[in-house]
Amino acid sequence: MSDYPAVKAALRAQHIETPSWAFGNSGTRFKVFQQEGVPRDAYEKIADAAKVHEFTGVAPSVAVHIPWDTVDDYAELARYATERGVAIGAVNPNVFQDDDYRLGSVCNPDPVVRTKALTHLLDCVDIMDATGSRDLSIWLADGLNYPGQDSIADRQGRLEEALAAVHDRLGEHQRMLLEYKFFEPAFYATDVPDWGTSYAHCVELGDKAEVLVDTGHHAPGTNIEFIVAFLLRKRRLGGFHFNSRFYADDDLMVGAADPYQLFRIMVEIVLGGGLDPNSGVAFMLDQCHNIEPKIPALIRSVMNVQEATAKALLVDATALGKAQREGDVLGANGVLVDAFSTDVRPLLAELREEQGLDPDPLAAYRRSGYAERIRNERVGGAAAGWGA
Ligand code: PSV
Ligand code: MN
Ligand code: MN
Repeated sequence: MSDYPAVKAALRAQHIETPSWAFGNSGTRFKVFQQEGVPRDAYEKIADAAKVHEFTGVAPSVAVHIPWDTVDDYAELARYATERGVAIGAVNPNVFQDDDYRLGSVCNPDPVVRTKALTHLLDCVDIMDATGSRDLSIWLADGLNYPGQDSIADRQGRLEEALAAVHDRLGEHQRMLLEYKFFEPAFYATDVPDWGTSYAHCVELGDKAEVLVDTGHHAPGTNIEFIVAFLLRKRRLGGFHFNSRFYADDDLMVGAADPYQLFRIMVEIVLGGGLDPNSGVAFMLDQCHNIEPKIPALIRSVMNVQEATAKALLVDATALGKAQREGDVLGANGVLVDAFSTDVRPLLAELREEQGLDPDPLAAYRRSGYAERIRNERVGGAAAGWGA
């Protein structure tokens, strides 16, 4: 049977990174609903991220998005984060919001635009130097809306060139994570549409390039856990952008739509050694909360990732291996179903108490009065940037 102290130790060691943009106002192309008390700048987003960590104990870093989180002094921002018990996590460049990027960024047919995009990517590495961040998290909105609009092959060449320049610029302990997405904002072809494209570029680039899996970026029905198992085995799984979706890139709270899928992903992570901090798998959230309060939604997501991880850790690997070797189809599947069906909430409550935390992070947050405080203190909160 599973070893509870080992399960708890693994859960304590897991770090789940929150995204700064999830704390700001966001919405769809139809409406951005304004909420009271949302952060007005990067500092306030970090203060909110620190609250998520304070109540969950497993969210000690926050990803930033540039220029949404532009500040004068990034080293000072990092110090501010440290003082609040969190660190700056991945730096996300933004090469999709300027008019110049109508036909793409680093794949744009215009060399002037390509240079502008590359310069921004390199500037983001400077920000990593200043903040001590390890990961440059690259998502490109590049793609085509119409067949014939541009050469698919030439665009791959331009992409290679830019990514190589970024790879060259990275320091010894820095990485670039290449995120893929099969659609949106381009609807005919995307320049990094899938994990295979990302993987092929990463292998060619070198050791500092790894694939980032955003769970909302696949066609419906895609077996994401296969992708995870494959990349982990090849040591190219840089991390996740967790969120959940019913239809497209919905960016809903992770685990809300399909907790069984999240569990299956975490099973591959556990079995493939991806929970080992040395594996380098970054568990990041990428969500936009349109109608729900931001901080509680992030606490809920962190708890959902923890629950899926705890269930995955309860999989009886010995029994599973035996059933697999014996060709016992139902037995093997039953091992997974048993783990998924286990109520891990008491185990997690116990773990939190052992860590000096409230066993119910959401209730503790509600009682803390922080929501009322920021509602009174902050007037005119900023948009997340996305969907604003
Ligand atoms: C694109 O859909 C994406 O997943 C990228 O990670 C962006 O940086 C993020 O969303 C912005 O919300
Ligand atoms: Mn993402
Ligand atoms: Mn996305």
